[in-house]
Amino acid sequence: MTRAGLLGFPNVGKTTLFNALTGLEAFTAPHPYTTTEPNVGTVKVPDSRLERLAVLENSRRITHAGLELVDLPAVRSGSIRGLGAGREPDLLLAVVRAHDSGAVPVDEHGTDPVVQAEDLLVEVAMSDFEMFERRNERLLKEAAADPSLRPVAGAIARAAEQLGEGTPLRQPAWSDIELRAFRDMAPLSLLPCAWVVNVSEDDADHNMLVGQVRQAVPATDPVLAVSALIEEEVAGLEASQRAEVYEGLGLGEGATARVVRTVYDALGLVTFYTVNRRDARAWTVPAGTGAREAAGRIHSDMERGFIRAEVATISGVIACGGWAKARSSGAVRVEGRDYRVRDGDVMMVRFSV
Ligand SMILES: Nc1nc2c(ncn2[C@@H]2O[C@H](COP(=O)(O)OP(=O)(O)OP(=O)(O)O)[C@@H](O)[C@H]2O)c(=O)[nH]1
Ligand SMILES: [Mg+2]
Repeated sequence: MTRAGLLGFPNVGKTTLFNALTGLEAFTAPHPYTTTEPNVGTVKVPDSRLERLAVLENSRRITHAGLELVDLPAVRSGSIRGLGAGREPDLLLAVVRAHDSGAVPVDEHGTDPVVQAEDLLVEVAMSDFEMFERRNERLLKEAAADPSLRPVAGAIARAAEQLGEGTPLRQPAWSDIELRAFRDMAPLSLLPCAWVVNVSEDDADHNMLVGQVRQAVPATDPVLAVSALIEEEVAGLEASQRAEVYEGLGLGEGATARVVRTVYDALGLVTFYTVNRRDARAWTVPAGTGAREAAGRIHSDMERGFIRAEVATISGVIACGGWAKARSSGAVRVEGRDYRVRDGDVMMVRFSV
């Protein structure tokens, strides 16, 4: 499952956002460093088309796609914790606060999201820098004796220099060889990063704040505004009430859908579907995944014995009133193993083992 890590300074509302997105009830409090061990949960990816497909096909079960969310302990100056081996996220969700209710203490990073974004970029770069500096010192000696190590040593040295200036590694495009030299260190600043501005409940001027943060972070990083407190309250409601409240508050589809879409876009993920009487299910794969490989997600036998896939768009299937009708009206095509799965495809895999 794709994993996103919530990162930020104390009291910005990371755990509140975690609760809003996962529906869990991890402890939040108006004092710094409340979260001491990571909270881990799953975000159920909202998907009304999947729900409609399940109804049309009389599926007994609906399996939504999931996104794993890790709420990390707050960043302290000089230390980023909670990212133990095997727990590295695929993407960072950096949370900065704009809310300033008076009830929630403010620390040296303040409530200006731009200042926090700048400080957080430096903290992340510095934590990578220390690691790259140590590696750099060692490689300098080793490369003196073994010239074959020089390209790697050069890449590490350039990366260390850049990090020392506070610039994240995701900024320039590194070659594959260089990236391979970095990989075992799993540098945080190389990860895709999306920014969440936690705005106050009564703040109308989100666009200005979002624009300011966008200016302060790498151009490739998406930025969105969320009121974590409102979203946490709404998460506790029934699904039908939720839609009403969102509409009443002018919050559109709500934070979960927006955050998930941002994560999928940043990582280049697409969703495809399978459906039968037992289960209507959403699957997530990187864009460009071939049909045979995608079938392997469902079952290894389907990949091994792949013959062909019948494919239709989920909106087409819904418009036709179900798979059988889609097929009889010619909306279902036959695709081979190398067909690249597109977002919104419904796939029926034909295989033999
Ligand atoms: N007014 C207001 N308060 C908020 C908002 N988001 C969070 N809070 C409050 O701020 C306090 C801190 O929120 P947490 O979610 O615990 O913050 P955190 O970033 O997880 O904090 P640490 O675990 O200490 O790093 C809690 O009392 C929240 O209820 C918000 O959007 N508006
Ligand atoms: Mg917390």
